[in-house]
Amino acid sequence: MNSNPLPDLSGEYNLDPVLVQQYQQNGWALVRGLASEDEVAAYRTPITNLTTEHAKNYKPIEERDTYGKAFIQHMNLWLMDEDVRKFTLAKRFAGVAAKLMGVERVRIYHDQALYKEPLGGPTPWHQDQQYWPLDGVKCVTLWMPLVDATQEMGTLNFASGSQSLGYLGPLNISDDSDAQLENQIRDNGFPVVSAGDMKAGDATFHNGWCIHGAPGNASNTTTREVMTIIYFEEGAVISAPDSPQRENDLATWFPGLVAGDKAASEINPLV
Ligand SMILES: O=C(O)CCC(=O)C(=O)O
Repeated sequence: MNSNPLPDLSGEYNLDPVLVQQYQQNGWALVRGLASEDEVAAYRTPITNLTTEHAKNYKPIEERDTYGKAFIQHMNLWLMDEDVRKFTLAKRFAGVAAKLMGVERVRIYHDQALYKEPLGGPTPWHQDQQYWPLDGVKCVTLWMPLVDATQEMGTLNFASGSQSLGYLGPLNISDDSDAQLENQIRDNGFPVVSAGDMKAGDATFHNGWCIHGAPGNASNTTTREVMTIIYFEEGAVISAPDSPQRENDLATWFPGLVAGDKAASEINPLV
C-alpha cells in the first residue's frame, strides 16, 4: 500500500445539464476530466498492480476464446486494497452517476478493471444488465481509462438509444451476442457512436441496457487500462434470476440475499 494518502475524490463535479439530457436520450454520455491527470496517475498504480498480478492466471491470448481475448478482467478490487477502495467509493463519481440516472442516491454493484492488451481482441456487442438480477432497476457503468486511450486502442462504441429496448434476453458476451445485437442495431436503425479518443480521467457512463462493445486494441505496445464502477439506484429490489448468469451474479454480488430482498448486501455500500 502507498504510504502517502492518495488524492481525495469527494469534491463535487460540475456536471453540464446537457450531459444529463444526452444520457437520458442516448443511454450514454462522455464526461471529460472527471479525474485529473494527477489523480488518475496516483490511483493507476494500485489498480494496475492488482490487475497485472491477476493477468498471470490467463492463458496466452491466442489460446483464449473471444471473451478472453477482449480483456483481462479483475473484479471488486475495492475489497482488496484500501487505496482502490477510495477510488471505487468516490463521492465525486457516484454523484455524477446519480445525476445522470436522475436518482437521489446510488449503491455499488461491483467494480472491475478491464485491461485490453496490445493487439487484444474486440469486445462483442452486449447489454450489461442481462447479467444482473436487477430488472426494472436504474443501473449505470462508469468506464474510465487510466492512460490516454485512442479510439484505435478500444474505447467504447454505443448503439445510441438502444437502452429503450430494455432486456433482450440472456446473451453473454460472445460471438453470438455480437451477431444477434448487430441485427437489433441494424433493424432499429440505432446510430453507432464511438466515444472517440479519451484522456486518462475522462469517463463514459452507460445505461445497463445500452448495447455497447469496443474494437480491438490496434496498439502493439500499449495496454488500454480501464477501471469501471457499476452503480444502481438506492432502494432497488433483487429480481428473480431467470438465467445462470443472473443466478451467479446474485450469489456473487448480493451474498446472503435472495429475490425480493432489498439490494443492499454488506458489499453494496451506499455512496
Ligand atoms: O472495456 C470493454 O471493452 C468493455 C466494457 C464494458 O462492456 C462495460 O464496462 O460494460
